[in-house]
Amino acid sequence: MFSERIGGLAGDDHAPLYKQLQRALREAIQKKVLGPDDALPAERDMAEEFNISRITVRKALDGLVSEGLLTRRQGAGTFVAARVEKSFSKLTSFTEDMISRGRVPRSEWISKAMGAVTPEESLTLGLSPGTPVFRFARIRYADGAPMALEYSTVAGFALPSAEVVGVSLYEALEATGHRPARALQRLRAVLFTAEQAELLGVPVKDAGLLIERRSFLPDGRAVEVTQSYYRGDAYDFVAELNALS
Ligand code: 16G
Repeated sequence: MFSERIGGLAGDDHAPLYKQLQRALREAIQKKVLGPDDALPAERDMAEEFNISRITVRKALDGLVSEGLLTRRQGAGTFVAARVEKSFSKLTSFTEDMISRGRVPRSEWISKAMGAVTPEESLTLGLSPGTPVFRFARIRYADGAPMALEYSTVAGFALPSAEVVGVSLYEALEATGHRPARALQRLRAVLFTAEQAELLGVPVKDAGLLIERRSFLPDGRAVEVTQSYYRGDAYDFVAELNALS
């Protein structure tokens, strides 16, 4: 039975039932009880097994679909997402994205250094010329497979040194109270250059997505600008849109 496989609902807390079902599914994905492309039972069967209404099941699944953990296929049902489906509306880090999908994140450093802001960065980050910044270049892996190349520039005031950044940049920023609260992103299709292709282990001119994220602190100061080159065959970007009201 599916409910036995994923461990059933907590039952002992006061969270709404759809949240309890979401938590059970999330944990099953994180612990790899459910793997990529695994099909979920039909909504009506889940409702019966968990003894909750079909509307509650639908609400729980809708939420996980818009987070990118699950995916719906017309006429076939709901599945655990196989490609990384990344929500465009959540300000999460690569590390968090991978952990929530049951994958193990790792980074290989290309470079980690302190320097002075370039004229271009001084415009994007709103820093005066000559201000110190940190630059981080990394290959990002999930379960040992290369997923993205990331080039980040972080305002000097946000970190005590480049060395404090371990696996996660956002964790280091959080520790100093400078985790971004808001971001602007722009996305563009690219073909990987020979150098990029080699770092990612894909053929030259393979398709990729370049996402530039400029992120800000609650007080409005820009803290980070990152260019992420994601493998086009590994990612889907998902956004929830609401009609103008
Ligand atoms: C994501 C962000 C990137 C951020 C990084 C931090 C996108 C498009 N980019 O990859 O801007 O620097 O996460 O990840 O989502 P980390 O905390 O694991 O180092």
